[in-house]
Amino acid sequence: MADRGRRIVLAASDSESSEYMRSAWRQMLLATLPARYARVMGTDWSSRNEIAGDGQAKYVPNGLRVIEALLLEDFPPSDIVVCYADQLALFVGDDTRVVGIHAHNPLGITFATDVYAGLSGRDCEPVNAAEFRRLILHPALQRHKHHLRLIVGGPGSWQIEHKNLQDEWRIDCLVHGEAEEVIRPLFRDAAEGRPIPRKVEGHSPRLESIPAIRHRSTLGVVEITRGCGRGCQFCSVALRSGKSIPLAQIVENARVQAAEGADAIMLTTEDLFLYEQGPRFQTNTPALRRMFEAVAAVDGVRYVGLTHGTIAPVVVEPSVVEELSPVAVGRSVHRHPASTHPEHRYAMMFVGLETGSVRLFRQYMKGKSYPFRPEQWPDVVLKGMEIMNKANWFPMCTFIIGLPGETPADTRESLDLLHALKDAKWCVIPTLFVPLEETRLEKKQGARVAELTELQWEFFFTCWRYNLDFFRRNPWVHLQFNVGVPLYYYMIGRRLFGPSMKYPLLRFGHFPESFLRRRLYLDFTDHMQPRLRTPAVVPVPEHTLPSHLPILED
Ligand code: B12
Ligand code: SF4
Repeated sequence: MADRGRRIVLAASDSESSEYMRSAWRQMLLATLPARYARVMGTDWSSRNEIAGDGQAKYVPNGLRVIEALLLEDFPPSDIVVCYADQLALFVGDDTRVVGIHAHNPLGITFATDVYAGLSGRDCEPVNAAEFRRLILHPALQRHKHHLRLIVGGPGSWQIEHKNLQDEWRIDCLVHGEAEEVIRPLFRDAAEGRPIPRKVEGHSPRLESIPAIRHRSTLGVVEITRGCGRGCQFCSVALRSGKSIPLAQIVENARVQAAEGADAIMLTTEDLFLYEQGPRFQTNTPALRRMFEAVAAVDGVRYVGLTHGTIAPVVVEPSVVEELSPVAVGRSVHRHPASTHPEHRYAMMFVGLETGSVRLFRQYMKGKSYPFRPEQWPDVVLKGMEIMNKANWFPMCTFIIGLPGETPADTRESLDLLHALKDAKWCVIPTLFVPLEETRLEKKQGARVAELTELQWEFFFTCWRYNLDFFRRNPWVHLQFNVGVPLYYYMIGRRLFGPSMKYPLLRFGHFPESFLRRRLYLDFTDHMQPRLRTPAVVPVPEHTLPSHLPILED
């Protein structure tokens, strides 16, 4: 096969396809860990994905499976293969006319990514970026480039344009946005040697244009909704119109994957509670429950996981958490001793908290708390966390440091919220603001790790201190951090980031609080109780949908 190759080759990088330990968390690390130290950090598993007998990939990111399904409408299966970088040489040959590459986070310049690689030095790129380069510059592509078109698409394709790499990487066409209604003519033209545009902008497709996938996606991703509508200004999917995938298609997507060996399904959405919602973001608990049970009942599915959810619906209707728990917790792959579930399982859902500052919240993301008012945001967060934790939902929450115009007073409000969550069962990921393309903040200045203030560093390392204490309870691991942290500071950190990171970093390394309390904003000794408390109830204001919120279509 190597000499002639296949007409259409679809590929994804190893690190974006990895299913290691069925862990979304571990895959996310690949977007952040510095490639240079990957081996030392033990992440070389990132390039060990499973391949089928014929060399094709067993699983690739869901977006690429959607492209494959669309192309199968126009081309026979024998024309199309899907593979990883190491198998490109098997499939790219004289007959190859199009290579389509998926880009989730190809340069590692989105939230929470370059900041961590950056901690090791400015020129240190994350694993994702190194793996993507290995794919896009693969010798097989270079050898056959004169007779094939290279098309790159996916949620991170903007990064390539942003860094001006389209020509250097010899990419004929970059596809941005949702591709359902643009991809078929593009690939037909490319396969038949007709000219194709340098750039294509997709748009929100009609529901019926989203195809059922034909093969297995990484981590068993099954889309249940698309789009959002809450309108956060920093978010690249805020403008995608909202729709729920029909239940029959959801179940079929799970079935196809289970038939190919996936025992875990990840119900994928911007917000779980948008599924089949009523007017004004009303949660549809019976529909959610039906869908959870239908997916859990698919033959071969042992685990069911979640992606994103907003916290406000949990506070409006706490029973939704209880109702979904038999599947969300009982069929979760995650375990933690703090869970009261008989097998210590817990449901993990990504929740964007983003800020504790009411001012920034009101300015950039007020739709996120609807139907609550922006000034209720800290209460919504605290109450929502209490409700979730009681039901053994331990969310993975993100905060954004350095939103445009953030002042020390804003950072202090975020720290107050963080302090009030000190006993929560959760994981908290501090990210740095990145002006993503196709968002309302795209023209704003991104936050830079080298310019973080001492308060921002305190926020950053307090998050990681919480995570370390909650997820790594082994005293031996703590000892390693306690010794490693001062070493890191004096050998690398001080030189790269100056003294503002010193005391916050020492908190991460469990330096005595009696010493740190005079130097940092938060005082972890008994001298200071959190300024915020979880309220008994958070009243839902009686107001209608504000005019600033785009109303969901479909
Ligand atoms: C599931 C998911 C994950 C999973 C699985 C990822 C995987 N590699 O399989 C997990 C949780 C592990 C994950 C991790 C990360 N993710 Co993610 N993830 C998603 C999520 C929720 C769904 C993806 C999906 O299946 N969507 C449905 C499909 C159909 O949409 P799509 O992938 O965009 O594909 C369409 C187009 O992009 C295009 N397309 C896709 N592939 C191709 C290929 C070609 C050739 C062409 C022409 C077109 C094309 O056509 C498709 C149909 O319209 C999205 C949000 C979202 N709803 O899209 C975020 C999202 C894609 N992730 C995002 C990010 C930032 C990350 C991380 C970097 C997070 C982090 N900070 O650690 C990591 C990176 C991990 C890695 N190694 O790559 C961002 C991307 C931001 C950006 N624009 O740069 C998104 C948009 C979330 C967000 N709102 O910020 N992610
Ligand atoms: S709630 Fe905000 S951040 Fe989350 S998907 Fe919707 S618009 Fe984006």
